Amino acid sequence: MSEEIVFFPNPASRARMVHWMLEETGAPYRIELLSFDKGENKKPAFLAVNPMGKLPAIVHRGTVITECGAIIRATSVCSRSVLHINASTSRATSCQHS
Ligand SMILES: N[C@@H](CCC(=O)N[C@@H](CS)C(=O)NCC(=O)O)C(=O)O
Repeated sequence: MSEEIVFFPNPASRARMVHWMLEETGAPYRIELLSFDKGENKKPAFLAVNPMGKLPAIVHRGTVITECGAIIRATSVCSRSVLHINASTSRATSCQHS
């Protein structure tokens, strides 16, 4: 399964926090930009990712994560760069081996 994170943002949203975090961590990711003007967050393709139709969302290894706080926490715990910094913590270690 791909290690790449699929990131669903809109630039005029709180998704910017997640975008910043992804850049900081160096995790591989691909952007699937959604337009609020075109209602793309309420179309079936995105509702299959997040039935609430809310951004941001990420998909990693087939798992969907929504909510800024949850996404930022997940990416910070599991990213390689943060693992490098926090390699002595058990949480980081368990993430490293999963
Ligand atoms: N509690 C969620 C809120 C998500 C949210 O409300 N996102 C807004 C953009 S900042 C959204 O998707 N709005 C579009 C809509 O509700 O149709 C989080 O922190 O991620």
